[in-house]
Amino acid sequence: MKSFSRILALTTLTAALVSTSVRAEDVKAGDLVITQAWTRATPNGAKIGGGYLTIENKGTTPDRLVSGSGDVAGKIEVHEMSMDNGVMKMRALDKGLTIEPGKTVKLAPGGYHLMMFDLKNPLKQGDKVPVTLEFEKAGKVSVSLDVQAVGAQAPGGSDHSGHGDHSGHMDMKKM
Ligand SMILES: [Cu+2]
Repeated sequence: MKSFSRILALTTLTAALVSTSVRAEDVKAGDLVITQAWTRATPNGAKIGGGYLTIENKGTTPDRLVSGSGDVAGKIEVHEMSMDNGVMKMRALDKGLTIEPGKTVKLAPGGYHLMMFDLKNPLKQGDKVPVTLEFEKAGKVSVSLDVQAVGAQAPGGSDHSGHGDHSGHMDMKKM
């Protein structure tokens, strides 16, 4: 019995090591591909944080991001931020965020985001924050949010894109 539980513990440890070494920007779950999951470092004492990621639906039916959870926060909701008469407002998407087949939905500052309430610890730049997303069809999906600098507007830190954003502004999307 004892050695069995030791083997189990080792297996769990190995799984944990493997999962942390997988890059955050490529999580597949059924027809969904989740990339660029990130968040921002929180200034001291902040109890809320936003989570951002990109979800691509390669399937033929819609799916919906319904909610999230994780040890990092007391509660994680799916939110939408929008301008209403010049005022930034955000609301919880009670029915979730639909990802249409063949489409990519981006959660980013100023738009859709995961809202993490009641943070247990400050988020520190360079950390990875594991969260579980819940989709209507794809079910529960574990991702880890790369913690970027306070006030970051984009995931950054990626070493494969070739668009380093050293100037501090976003000009990657040329219109
Ligand atoms: Cu929010």
